[in-house]
Amino acid sequence: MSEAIISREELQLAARNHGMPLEAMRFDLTPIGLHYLLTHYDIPRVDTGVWRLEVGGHVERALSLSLNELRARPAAEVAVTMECAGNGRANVEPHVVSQPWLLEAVGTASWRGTPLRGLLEEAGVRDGAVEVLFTGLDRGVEGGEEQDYARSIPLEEALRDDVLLAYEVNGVPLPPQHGFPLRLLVPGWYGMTSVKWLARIDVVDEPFDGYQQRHSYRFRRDEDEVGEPVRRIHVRALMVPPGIPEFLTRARVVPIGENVVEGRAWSGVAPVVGVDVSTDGGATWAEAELEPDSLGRWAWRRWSFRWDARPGEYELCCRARDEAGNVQPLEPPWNLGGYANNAVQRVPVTVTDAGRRQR
Ligand SMILES: Nc1nc2c(c(=O)[nH]1)N[C@H]1C(S)=C(S)[C@@H](COP(=O)(O)O)O[C@H]1N2
Ligand SMILES: [Mo]
Repeated sequence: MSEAIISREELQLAARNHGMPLEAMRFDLTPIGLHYLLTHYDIPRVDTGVWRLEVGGHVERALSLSLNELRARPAAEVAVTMECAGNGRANVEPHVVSQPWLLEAVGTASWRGTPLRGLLEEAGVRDGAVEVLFTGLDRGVEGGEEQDYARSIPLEEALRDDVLLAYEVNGVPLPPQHGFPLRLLVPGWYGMTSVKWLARIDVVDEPFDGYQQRHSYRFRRDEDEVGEPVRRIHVRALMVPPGIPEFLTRARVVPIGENVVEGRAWSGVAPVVGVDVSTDGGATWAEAELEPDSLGRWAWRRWSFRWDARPGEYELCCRARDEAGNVQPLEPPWNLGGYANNAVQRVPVTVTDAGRRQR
């Protein structure tokens, strides 16, 4: 059970970049302190007295805006399930050394800000523009390259109505760790796209080939391969681990009788159409009840499954399907970065008389 699978360096990353405890999926919106966190370098401290957002590059007129000016612009709010592309990385074989997420690099929050589109229209995107590049205030060294954290998205994605420059989350100003004073939010894309601590936005007439675009976040099986870029969130369902945990091993004990197994499901590719549950490690499946998408297209949906548990040992699994015909794989997909491992979650449980008094 207790194999040494991660290094001290990975522990150092894991202690900085915490996950969302899976029981927090009981909340529609993740209380912000429980939302997962991923920061490549250091969290900057920003003085909004001097901070400005610069918009430039391949535009008719460059803009420079204070936080108050951004807040005075048209506002929109969207509930977004954000997931790190590395979620599930610790479950791939052979091991990939990086932030060692198990399954908890996900959260859903309601982000409020001004639509990016309006700002780009005001700046006037010039003919020949292909992408929009977002640069954060955080700087570090990665793969031997010193860099600002920076990523781009195609122009047509940048012009979507639901892409926001967010200054609030769940009704409060962004906390420092989530990108204060302003971050990008690209619903449906893996988390690395949503650049925090925005300093600049540049419209570019050539695809950006910075480190986070060219080297990181590509599906590659070896270093020489160019690979496809990591983009939209692959379909996934996760369950709230049922019953009660053993402190050290987290092994679950579930009471005999009627249990409700519940969880959430999402996909950035296409809407989720169904969730199946297995109690025998994936040998047989039964359909769970999927609730309507009351939080909107970009947020997870709740599902539940009634289980009349008899004494014994079980392996509970859940598996989501999306409208584009994608289904979660039973075995983890492998690539150099350990990205987008959406293999089905497996939760061993013991059904006994214990654990009855759970509320
Ligand atoms: N400036 C900046 N933006 C960033 C990052 C970063 O390190 N620096 N990390 C990215 C990654 S990999 C993820 S998964 C999300 C995490 O957002 P959160 O910490 O608000 O959950 O932010 C993205 N935006
Ligand atoms: Mo991430």
